[in-house]
Amino acid sequence: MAERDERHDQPGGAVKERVKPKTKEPTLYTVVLLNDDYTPMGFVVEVLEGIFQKSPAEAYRVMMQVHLGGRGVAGVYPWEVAETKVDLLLTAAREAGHPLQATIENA
Ligand code: TYC
Repeated sequence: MAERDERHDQPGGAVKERVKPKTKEPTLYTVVLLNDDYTPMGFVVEVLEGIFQKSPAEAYRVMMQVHLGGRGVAGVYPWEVAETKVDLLLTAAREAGHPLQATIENA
């Protein structure tokens, strides 16, 4: 609702009411890790720790969730952060010769 206690009076007596909040939340995207039969579990845990800042225990938990369930959430970020992290992941996997894949989905 309009904030009557703030000074929104315009020249000429019109009152400008703020309809939207002043700050905009960034749209968030989910980085989803996909399972495959070849990427070593230890490599996935390393990626989750090194790129997605997971603790060792959380990295292991997410890795096992992907291994057993086919997919799991690596993290939720604004678009450019999600894109950069997936780029880093794909580059590291390619360099190590692993087929690890991830997708970006609307959060
Ligand atoms: N399924 C793989 C294995 O048995 C491990 C793995 C887990 C691969 C998570 C990818 O995103 C992944 N070595």
